[in-house]
Amino acid sequence: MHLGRTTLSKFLLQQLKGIEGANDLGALLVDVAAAVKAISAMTAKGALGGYLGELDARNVQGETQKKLDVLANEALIKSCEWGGLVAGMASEENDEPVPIPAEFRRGPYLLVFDPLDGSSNTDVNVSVGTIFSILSHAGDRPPAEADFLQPGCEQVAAGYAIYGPATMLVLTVGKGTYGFTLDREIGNFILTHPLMAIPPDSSEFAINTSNARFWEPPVHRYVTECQAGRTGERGRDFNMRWIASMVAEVHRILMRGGVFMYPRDTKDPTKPGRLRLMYEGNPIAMLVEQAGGRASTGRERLLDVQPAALHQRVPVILGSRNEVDRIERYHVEHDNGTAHPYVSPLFNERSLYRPEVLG
Ligand code: AFP
Repeated sequence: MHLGRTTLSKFLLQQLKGIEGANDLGALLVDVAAAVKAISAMTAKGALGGYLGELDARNVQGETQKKLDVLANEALIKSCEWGGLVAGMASEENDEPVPIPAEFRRGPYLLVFDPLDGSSNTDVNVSVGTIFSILSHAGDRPPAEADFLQPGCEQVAAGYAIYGPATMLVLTVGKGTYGFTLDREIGNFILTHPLMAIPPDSSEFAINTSNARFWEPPVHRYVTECQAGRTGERGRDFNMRWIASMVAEVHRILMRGGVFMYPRDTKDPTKPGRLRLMYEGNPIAMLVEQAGGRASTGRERLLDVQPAALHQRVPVILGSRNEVDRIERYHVEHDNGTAHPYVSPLFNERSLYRPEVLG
């Protein structure tokens, strides 16, 4: 594949050769890419297009909707509903699955997506993204919610778009993770990052440390060791990032390694994490694993989680595999009581964190 010359369509023809249903899957990915181009154009215009600001509506998550949330959602639905490739769709912005209108033929795939991830960043001009997951749907009846509840290891394809200085589309069909850059002048995605690979080790972590008092002890242990740097257990200094756009964090990790954590915490005991399994955790986990990284809940492989509800949340720890392995080991040691008691240099006596109590 010739870097800088291979278009998305040419790549898909080559990559999907021999895969059952290749033409339909390739055509669906092209339809998703068309929606991404439309969303990219809107995010690039920002205030000039009247696309910023909030609506006085809330989504199924109870979050206020940004104008771009709704516009991106509509772009994906309108681009993918008519091609006879999709049996149904599910979106972060819709309570129920989105049916295919009666005038269109249904197809063999389910498309699940977060149309605009990181949307709290749109008005402050920070990178945001679109995340999508493609599952199979057998039979010609309209899918019920239960048909969507497949573990992430069943995904046929997954990807994200990142609307940054450049708009990129990063996707996998199960044969590696590939990055395409949008050439706005010709309106084509061009292959620029073949076979993206996450370094197994890293000295960079991403977590919202304002939640530290709510973390479980193994997460505290890992972050405290990173913060202790060369003076502590790890013997080297670490760097921290937090963009509050998962797609931007993940793209950095795909490019140079690192670990991203939005772990289970006690902030809201009804929620086992902030991120949603079906259209954030699973597609990103597939991309990360296809790039040689790992994705975990802290206690199990993320792609093995059996979904119980369309909008369920999941703890997410992903990135450089040796760091994710370490964090998982800390969870195992904590859960089986073998975590060594240690006094954190960063939590003085008055802190809420009592290692001797929390273990
Ligand atoms: P929004 O789409 O509501 O901005 O949430 C983005 C996100 O789901 C994920 O992309 C970020 O990593 C995470 O939330 C940021 O969460 P905090 O705002 O709690 O840091």
